[in-house]
Formats: sequence, C-alpha cells, structure tokens
Amino acid sequence: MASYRGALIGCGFFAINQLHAWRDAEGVDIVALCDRDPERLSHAGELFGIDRRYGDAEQMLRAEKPNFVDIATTVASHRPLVELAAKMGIPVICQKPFALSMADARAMVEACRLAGVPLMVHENFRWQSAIQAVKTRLDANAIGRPFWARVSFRSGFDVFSGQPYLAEGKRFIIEDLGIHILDIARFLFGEVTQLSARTQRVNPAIKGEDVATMLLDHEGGLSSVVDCSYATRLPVDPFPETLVEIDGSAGTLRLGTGYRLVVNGPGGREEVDLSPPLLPWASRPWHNIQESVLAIQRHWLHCLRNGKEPSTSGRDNIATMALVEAAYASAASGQTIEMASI
Ligand code: NAD
Ligand code: 89V
Repeated sequence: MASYRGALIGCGFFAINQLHAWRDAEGVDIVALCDRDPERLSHAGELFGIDRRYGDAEQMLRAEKPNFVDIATTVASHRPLVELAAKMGIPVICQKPFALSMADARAMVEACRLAGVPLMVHENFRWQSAIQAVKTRLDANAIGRPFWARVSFRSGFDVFSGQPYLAEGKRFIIEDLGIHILDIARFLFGEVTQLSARTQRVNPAIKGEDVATMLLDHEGGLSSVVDCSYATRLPVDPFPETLVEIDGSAGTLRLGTGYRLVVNGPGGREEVDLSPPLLPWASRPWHNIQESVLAIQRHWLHCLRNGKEPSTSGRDNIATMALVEAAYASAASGQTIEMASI
C-alpha cells in the first residue's frame, strides 16, 4: 500500500485529535507541522515526535512537497490556505466551518476544481458510527418511507474552556455545532428546499446565540426539526451525542441517549447499544467525536488512493453551509428561506 506524506497546519485544541488519528490510520505519516504560535507548534511536535516544524504554511508546503495538507486552523485562515494548496497542486482537507461566507466557500471549491486538486471538508459528525448505523437502516428501508424526523443536540457542557473563541463570535451555535447537525440531516434525509429558524441567547457571558430551532423541508417531502442548545441543564449531560428520531410509513427509529438504537419495523424490533469504542488516545465524553475523526481521515486516504470524491467534499459542504446561512437569514427576518436563494 502506498504511504502518503501529509503536513498539518494549525496545532491547536482539535488538531491533537487529528494527529492521533493520523498515527492510527494505515499508510500515512504526518511529516511536518505548521503553526504561527511557537508554543503550540512545539507542544504538538514533541507530543508526536515530528521534528520538521514551520511558522509559515507556504514555506512548509514548498520545502516538504507533501502528498496532502490537513488544515486545522479556525475559519478566518481557511480561504488563503486552501487557495495556497490549490495553487501548489496539493490535495487539501479543511476543517469546518469551511468558510466565512458562501462566496469564499464557492471560490475555494472553484480554485481546487480548476487545479484538479481533491478537497475534503473535515465534517466528521456524519462519520460517527451511530449516525452511520442510522443511515444503514434507512438505506435498508427498515421503517418504510421516512416522513418526519428530529435531529437534536442539547447540552450544558462547557465548550468555552477548551475553545474560548466560541464565546467571542457574533455567531455561535449554528455556525459551530448546528453546522454538524444540519449536515447529519442532509446526510440522512437529502437536500433541503426551505428552512425556518429561531434562535436565542441564554448564556449572558457569550456574544452569539446558544439555542437554535430549525424546521427543514426536504426534497421528497420529509419534514425535519433540527434543534441545538448549549443552555440545556440535564441531570446527565449527553454531550456530545446527537439524538435522532425518525417516523416512517412502516415503522420508527430512535437513536436515544447512551447510543441506544431502537428500530421498530416490518422486520420486527431491533434494540442495540451503539456506544462508540474508546480509542487508546481518546477521552470521555469526546470519544464519540474522536472516533469519527479517525473514520473521516481513513475515508480521505481511501478516496485519495481510489481517485474518489470524498463524502464531505468541498462541493458537498457548500450545501451544508447554505443551510447555516439560511438559518441565520431566517432567524434575523422571521421568514422562511428558499434554499435556491442562498
Ligand atoms: P485553536 O485556536 O485551538 O487552534 C488553531 C491553531 O491554528 C492555533 O494554534 C493558531 O495559532 C493556528 N493558526 C491559525 N491561523 C494560522 C495560519 N495561517 N498559519 C499557521 N497556523 C495558524 O482552534 P481549534 O479549537 O483547534 O479549532 C480549529 C478548527 O477546528 C475550527 O475551525 C473549529 O471549528 C474546528 N473544530 C472542529 C471540531 C470537529 O469535531 N470537527 C471540533 C472542534 C473544533
Ligand atoms: O465539534 C465541534 O465543532 C466543536 C463542539 C463539539 C464543541 O461544538 O466545536
């Protein structure tokens, strides 16, 4: 099996998971790291024994000529870094949120298309094994034709201590977390024609919204409710579980807390515990997300090897980003947004 030489830009909070996952994946080595912050660069370099370290991305890509680059920086730097990789003909992975605007997202996709460079957005939530299991049941027609669904993420977990920038932005939960949950809704139920949203801010210490309730009309007629909250105090906090309820013409599917899946359909009743494995480097409660990082990175390698478009390619992610933009537009105007207008 060909071994790929990857390079990573942005050695912050989440990149540590990506570096662990690259170490677990087969046929790949991360040979160089880049971060503008020397402390973060040296921390990651020491932790993973990577000696080739750079403060400047262009310098790293010129010197190392990697087979791909993994961009794990926050959103403001995504467009210049993705366009740099495209210009240099280097396949690129970019963290979510992909872009600051639809125009930036489209420009990055176009730059990579013109350069013939594969582009994947690190949109990992659909790669969680419990979500993949739900998709498998739907594809097998386990509950007939789905006509209604709810995809829900409600928690009071303190995400601000690990990611302080989340408290600072004018936009918060839809842009950072809702983007994952909306992507799951697209993945499970298909493209969206119309969307309405309402938002609230409950936590006075942050700038953006921390509660969002969205109603989506999908092509094919299914209606879904996508709801997210970081202001929900439960006796047992389910962070970071995404709960799914689906009603179909011939049965129901429920993915409940504790990763319990119950399917009731023509094939009978299935009840299964879909708790994700605790990878050796993972820690609860993040292990669900950490497992999906390994899965998406393996998928990237599979796609590179086989010349396939990744499931969450830049092209695909434009439709998820459009849902985020539509949700903010609807919350601001109180109107239902036609997806064709985004
Ligand atoms: P962070 O601020 O902890 O780390 C980002 C790092 O990038 C910093 O060390 C910064 O110095 C570096 N950086 C920024 N611009 C750079 C540039 N041009 N060149 C070199 N280095 C640069 O952020 P984080 O919490 O690790 O988040 C990074 C991204 O990951 C965000 O977009 C966030 O939304 C996303 N994220 C995704 C998940 C997920 O499950 N997919 C989870 C958490 C965070
Ligand atoms: O997955 C994420 O993007 C994270 C968190 C789970 C905290 O929302 O930022």
